[in-house]
Amino acid sequence: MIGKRVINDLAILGGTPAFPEMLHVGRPNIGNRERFLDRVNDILDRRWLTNNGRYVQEFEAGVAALVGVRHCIAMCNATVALEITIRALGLSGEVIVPSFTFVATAHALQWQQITPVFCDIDPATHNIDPRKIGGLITPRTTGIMGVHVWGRPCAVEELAGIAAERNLRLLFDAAHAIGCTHRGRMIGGFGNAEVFSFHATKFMNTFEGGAVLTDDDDLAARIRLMKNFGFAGYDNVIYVGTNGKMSEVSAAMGLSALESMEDIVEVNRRNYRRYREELTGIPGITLAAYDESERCNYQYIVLEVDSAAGIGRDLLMAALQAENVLARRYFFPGVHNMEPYRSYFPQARLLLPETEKLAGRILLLPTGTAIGSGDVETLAHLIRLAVAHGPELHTRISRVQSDPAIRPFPARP
Ligand code: T4K
Repeated sequence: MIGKRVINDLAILGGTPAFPEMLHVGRPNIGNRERFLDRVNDILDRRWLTNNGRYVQEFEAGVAALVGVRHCIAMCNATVALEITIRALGLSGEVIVPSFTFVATAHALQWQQITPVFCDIDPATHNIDPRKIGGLITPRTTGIMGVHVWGRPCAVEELAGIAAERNLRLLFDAAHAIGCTHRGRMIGGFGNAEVFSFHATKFMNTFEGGAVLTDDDDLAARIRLMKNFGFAGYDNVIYVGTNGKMSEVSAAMGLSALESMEDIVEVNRRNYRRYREELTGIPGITLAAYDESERCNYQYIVLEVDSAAGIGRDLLMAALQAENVLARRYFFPGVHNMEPYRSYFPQARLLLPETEKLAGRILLLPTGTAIGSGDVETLAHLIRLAVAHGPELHTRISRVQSDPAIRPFPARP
């Protein structure tokens, strides 16, 4: 009986893990399997595997219609989509980005010798703070890249205002944000362009995949050329390019995901509400809220663990991992603390106090269609128990860690 567990039952202290199988953050959502397999058979029958096939075109049209933009260009992943868009927009010199993001946001710039200039976040939204951008603009600045972290929209209007006033390009890393709105408008349609990720761990997946969304016809045409080696027809290369194409099997997966999207949102929303109920009143634990008056994909369950919890975020994570819950610290320690940025900008942390604080407090919990009924209650109970006994756990854990007879934390798979 999970509700009857006492501190000595915690797996970190040698008890039996609450979950026999590992629960992951980012377990893929699988849409309609039959529809997907039918399409795979069709792909094999027609022997058209990639290079702008029928399913890629259908998928692009479906995503463009969902978002309400003229162009969707599907790609092999969001990182390459970002790289190509950055290049197609003519960005150079310096681009202002948050450090509280997945490392790909900054790498997509650095990969092409553009300097990511890290801007602090607004602790209320976890997104880039427009009030801090002005002080970072130099004569070398060519753009701003916002990230809609957790699918919660950036301060889009403020960013657009700064970009217009300072003559900068505005790009959004919308890797988390398909299916989410800002003031009733779908994310994907803001700035010069936006980029979605359809990685396996995302709300909607194409195994690996991404897409660029834009209403700019010229930009879209350049991006299409660039993602296909610059080919403008057989034997006719008119531009420098790379290979960013999405395959047919990925697009088939994406079409099934589009068809199942509302069902997946429903499951995520139910999990989110259940977590919210179950975690209410635990001191020092705050669940990041979604604005339910907007459309949200509820893809991430994000906890902030502050000092009132009496248990550090990392000890709570270790306690959950011992229970077979692979809770994650996205985006610890902040991109500015990763190489090569840490070496390039050793002082960056002084300019990023909110990023530093948040990166030390965040813990993500499993959600999505792989979570079984009752799992959220069990998880919340474990968190409540660990927090209630935080100081005691702290004291006992060093003994546990040095005792070889006691089950060690599971290694990262
Ligand atoms: N911008 C932002 C803001 C992003 O968050 C990302 C990606 C990007 C850009 C770049 O998009 P892509 O180029 O990837 O399209 C994961 C994802 O790999 C990454 O796509 C994602 N962000 C990031 C937030 O999370 P890791 O290093 O945490 O992945 P990993 O291998 O630890 O997997 C996470 C969990 O999911 C594991 O516990 C295992 C489970 N899992 C994973 C896969 C791949 C499964 O159960 N099945 C699977 O097939 O980065």
